[in-house]
Amino acid sequence: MSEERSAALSRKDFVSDQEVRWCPGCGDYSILAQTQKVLPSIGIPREKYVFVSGIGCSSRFPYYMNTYGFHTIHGRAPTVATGIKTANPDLSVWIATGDGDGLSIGGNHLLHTIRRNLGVKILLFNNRIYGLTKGQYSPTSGLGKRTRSSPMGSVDYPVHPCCFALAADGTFVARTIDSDTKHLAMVLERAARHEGTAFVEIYQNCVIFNDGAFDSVEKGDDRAVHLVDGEPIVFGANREKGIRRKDGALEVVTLGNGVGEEDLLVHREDEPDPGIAFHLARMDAPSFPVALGVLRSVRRPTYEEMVEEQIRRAREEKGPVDLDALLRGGECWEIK
Ligand SMILES: Cc1ncc(C[n+]2csc(CCOP(=O)(O)OP(=O)(O)O)c2C)c(N)n1
Ligand code: SF4
Repeated sequence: MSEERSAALSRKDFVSDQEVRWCPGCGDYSILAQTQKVLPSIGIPREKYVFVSGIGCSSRFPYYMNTYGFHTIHGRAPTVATGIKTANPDLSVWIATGDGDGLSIGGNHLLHTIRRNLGVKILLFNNRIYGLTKGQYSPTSGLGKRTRSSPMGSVDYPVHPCCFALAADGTFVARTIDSDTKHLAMVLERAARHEGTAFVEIYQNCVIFNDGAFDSVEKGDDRAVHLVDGEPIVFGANREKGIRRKDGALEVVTLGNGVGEEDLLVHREDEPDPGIAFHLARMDAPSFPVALGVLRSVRRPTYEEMVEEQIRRAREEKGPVDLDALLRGGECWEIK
């Protein structure tokens, strides 16, 4: 990442002159506003940012950021972002994608970006529906979900985006929600500062086709737990409940009657094995609260660092290359 620091920027510097065309009340507004608010604090010049997207409502994001950007084809933002970041490692490259764009048509591309630890930030707007195409079920829609394309209820088991990212050994995996702007800003800032792939799942309300999908997380003190690095996992209106490890799995316990905070699982973002983070990412109602926050953050050499190192070594070992000789040399076949 470039060490070049920008003259003080403000939120307004990241706001483009494009008319924002999302439905009134869409959760995308909050994600946009928090991104524009957080970036000035990172200290990277505006011209070093590139926002890349695929197709979907969320993929309109690059138009609204006053930075460089690409609106690419469905599911292929990771592909274009890989080229940009590999050729220009000093750029801060961000991918804005939806649950359909990123995990359905683009699932394969997303997987390889994460496992390579390419230094990009992936914002996955999860509204558990296809918004742009008017409400068909998506890979994150729950089993039994009734939509325009599943009128009798979906018979697909959903994918959990954070579990997907952890299974690919993601070095930074976090979950946040559009309605909690403070939490969203905190997670975005952490992602912005991460070296390597930063994967952020954002619960995003689609007011038109899946309104209230995350009401259960927002309403009720025992529906979500905010993970804090180095602290025991406690939740509930009066912090009366916690998460404990039992027989290789997790369980919810009520504090008191011989159970204290010392018995609870202490959250460690830098745990080398992603196993516990995976268990936390899977927690869901009704048995568990949903985990919000940074599930995992570890440092590993990035794809572009290793590519650069390999190029440096090749130059050192083989000396300067005559491109013309390379192109004209070797075996040739003449097609007649
Ligand atoms: C190759 C291709 N297949 C299908 C489509 C139709 N299509 C457009 S957006 C979309 C899904 C968008 O859903 P999601 O990624 O969840 O984004 P949202 O609109 O909800 O933000 C689909 C299937 C397309 N544009 N191109
Ligand atoms: S259809 Fe849903 S996701 Fe798309 S802009 Fe409208 S509210 Fe937002």
